[in-house]
Formats: sequence, C-alpha cells, structure tokens
Amino acid sequence: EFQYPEYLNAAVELTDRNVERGFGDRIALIGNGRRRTYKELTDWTNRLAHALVENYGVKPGNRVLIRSGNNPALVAAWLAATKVGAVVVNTMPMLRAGELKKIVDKAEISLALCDSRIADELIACAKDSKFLKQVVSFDGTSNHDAELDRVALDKPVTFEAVKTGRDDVALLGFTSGTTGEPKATMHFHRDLLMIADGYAKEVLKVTPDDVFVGSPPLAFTFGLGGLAIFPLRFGATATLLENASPPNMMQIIDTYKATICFTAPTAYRAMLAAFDKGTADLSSLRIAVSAGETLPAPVFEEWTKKTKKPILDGIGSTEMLHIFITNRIGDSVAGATGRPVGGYEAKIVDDNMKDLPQGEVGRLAVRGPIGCRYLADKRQTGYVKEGWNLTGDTFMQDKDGRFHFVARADDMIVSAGYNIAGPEVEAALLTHEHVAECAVIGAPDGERGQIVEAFIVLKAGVVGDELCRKTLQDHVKATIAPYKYPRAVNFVEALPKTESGKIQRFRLRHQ
Ligand code: 3SK
Repeated sequence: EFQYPEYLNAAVELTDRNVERGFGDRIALIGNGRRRTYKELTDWTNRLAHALVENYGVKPGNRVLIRSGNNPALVAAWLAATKVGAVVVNTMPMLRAGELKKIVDKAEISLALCDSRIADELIACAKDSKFLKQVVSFDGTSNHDAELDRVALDKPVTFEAVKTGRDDVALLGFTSGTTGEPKATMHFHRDLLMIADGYAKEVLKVTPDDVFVGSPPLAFTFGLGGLAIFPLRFGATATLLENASPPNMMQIIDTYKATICFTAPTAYRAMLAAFDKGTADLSSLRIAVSAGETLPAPVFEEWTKKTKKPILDGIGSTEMLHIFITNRIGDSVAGATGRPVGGYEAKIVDDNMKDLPQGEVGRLAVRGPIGCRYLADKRQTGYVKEGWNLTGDTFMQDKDGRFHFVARADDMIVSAGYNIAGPEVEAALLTHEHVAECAVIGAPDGERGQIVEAFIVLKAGVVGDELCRKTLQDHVKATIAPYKYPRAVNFVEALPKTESGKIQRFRLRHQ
C-alpha cells in the first residue's frame, strides 16, 4: 500500500516538491509574526543546507542534535539537516546538561544546532563531552541574528539534496523509558512520510487548505508529525507558536482559523474550563486530535457537547513514530481508543504472547509499516516479540473490535502529556543532601492525568516542613527538566521494601 522510490529524501518531499507542484505561493509556516510561503521555506532550508555542509562539514549519516522550542527556525533547521542526509535528534527545550549528555553519548553527536536563547545547558554539556564538539546557534525568533543564520544568509537558494535511500535513518526519536536511561528509536526517510500518507491522509483527510495548530514539542514525535510533517506533506499550513499553551489555544484556533488541533487531554480539559468564559470562535476547527495519554470519557463527552467538534483519541509511540490506533469521525466512542490505522494490526496477548479473546485485559501488541528499532539497545527484545511491538500498555478489545486503554504496565508517569520516568526523578532527589532514600510514583490527578508524587526519607536531623518540601522541589527543577518535579511530596519514616531490599512502589501506589 505504501510504495516509495528507492531513493527518497523526506525533507525534499516536504519542501521543494510543494514548489514543483505549484504550491510555491501557499503559506507553509506561520510563526514569529510572519507567514512564509513554500518557496520561502524551500529557499531557507536550502541555504541552511549549504551552510551545514560547507561551514560545519556535515556528512550523510552524521547525527545532528537540535534544541529549540516550537518555532519556524526549528522546522527549517530540521529540514536542512535532513536534506544533507544527517540523522536528526530533536531534543526537548527544557532538558538540562546532564540529560543532554545521555543523548549526546548514546547517539555520539558531534554537532548541535540550538536556539541561541537556550544554549547554556548545551554549552555546559559540550564542555567535557567526549563527542559534542560544536554548538552552533540559530535565531529562534527568525531575525537571522545568530551564527547559523548569518552564515546561511548569502548561500544559494538551490541545493542538491543528498540522495538518501528510503530506508536510510533520518531521525532518532529519544524516549526516556521507565528507567530514565534514554532509548533512541531509529526512523527512516520513508517512515517520516508514511505517518502522513497513512494516519493523516486516512483519518484526518488533510487538504492543502488545512491549518494545523497545537502544543506538543516537535522533539516529541507526536508534535513533529502533527505540527510539521502532516501539514508540509499536503501543502497545508503549519502554525508554530511558542505561546501555544492550553489557555491560549482557543484564541489561537480563532486567530489563525485553524482546522486541526493537536494536543493532549489535559490541554482539552483546560480549554473546556475556559470555554464558557471565552469569546473565541472555533467554527474553523475540523478535528481535535488527542494523544499522549488516554482521553477520559467525560472530557470526550464535554468537548463534543460544548464545541460540537469531533475529538479523536489515538495512541501512538515514539517507537512507532506516530498514532497507530485511533478513533475516526463517525466511528468515535467515549473512553475507547478506536481501531488500528490502515496498514496496522493490533491484538491483546498474555505474558507468553498468546492471543487473548475480546473482552479480556492483556498487553497491547501492534505491527505495521513502522516498527520499533532501537539504536544499540538490549531492551529491543523486550519491546519486539515475534514481530509484534509490545507497547507496555494494558488494553482490552471490545466485541465491536475497538481497543480500550486500561493501564500502563510500567513505571512511566504521564503528566499533562509529558512522559516522566520515575527513577530519573528519584535520582535527582537523591543528589540532595537532605535525602536519605526516596521513591517516586504517578498519582492520579484530575487535571494532569497523573502527577509525580515523591515519598522521601530525610537524613537524621532534617525537618520535613514546608521549606524542606520547596527546597527539594526546586532542587529537582534545577537538576532535570522542570516539568518532572514532584508536585506532591510526602516525608516518611521508611519505604516499603522486599526482603531483598527492592522498593515496593506498588505499595505506595495503593496507599
Ligand atoms: O503517546 C502517544 O500516544 C504518541 C502519539 C503519537 C506519537 C507519539 C506518541 C508517543
């Protein structure tokens, strides 16, 4: 069903190809107070591609890290690096030097491109890095006032893109997993297009008149697909705004006459809370896409009732690049995740990979055109068994064939759409001198789905008061990405443990 030529460069398909088919004057990107046509985007990425090759010596297959919030300059940098055949690693803008180091080491990255406003942590990471040798800044506000922009300014607007193979790796999607030890998932040039030619075409029925908005970071493949690849694949418009947070989203939909919105259930809840007071006109919106965590039935119902607009829950993963099970317009049920996207199969299995009948709860197994390929990681065999990807989620299939989320099978905490590995927060807490022992769990939360909750045994003599709580929360925020900090902190005498000394987090969860 999905046929691609042997040689394929995904970035060319998303830029030059749109100009060739007469879309040069259509708006490709909105952001930083500007509207850029496909011709302008193509020229911009070609100039940057020249700079990457001629000034920074990037060769096909080199891994290039990018650090930026969602803005047009990030999209241009990503496309340019893809054009020169580099393997791009998009990173969350809030990551700290220690977290960046794990990624740099795993992917052996020597060049990083960075929004000049957030370069500090990357420069700190490069300081004693075995691999990272160059941090080149670009101007995230698109004023061309940073090194890469200046270097690229006089370059030619045409560029002979590297003739990459369809199965050459174009992207390393990092996922922190349950342990906080990041895994890198490898994705080919054809994968980048396939998520658009599959899910976006079949389910969203994207046309060149669509305008996409949303909040997920492009470093999360949910955002990269929904806010960049899908619009650019169909000659539509990508809106990349740094203020695209839930309180502003309805106004953004109205201002840009957006037709498709990508965000997480928490954001839809926040939008609903503001709905009655708001004056924003949502009439342009065709579809609200929800993923990153399961969409609670009451949110689905309230959204549908109040906005009269379809909201489509779906599940994807960094491993599979994007959504593989989804609801559809006219086939959407509150509380259900839906049916597989065309080309994918899904089933429920037990711990021995034995198929379970409809109605029984078990592990979700999926297979399709995009599969999980970790970069040099023993955990591959835990995720892929007998050709099926085991997502780590517990699901049930109903008698009508729809899949329903039941629970996560691991220690991952999903808070407001962010994946947070509990052990990573524990490691950050343990670096503080007040902390003797700790354990972190995800606690249910009406607003954020889950919040990070810490149970802490303090060192002798330390008083567990409000000041101590705040000190430890601030310490986590300063050590790892701030969104990972424990919103709930309990001071306890001891942690529940097995005889062999393993912390029993499940006991804390059930308290
Ligand atoms: O978490 C998800 O559901 C998801 C969706 C699309 C792409 C990536 C992910 C992790």
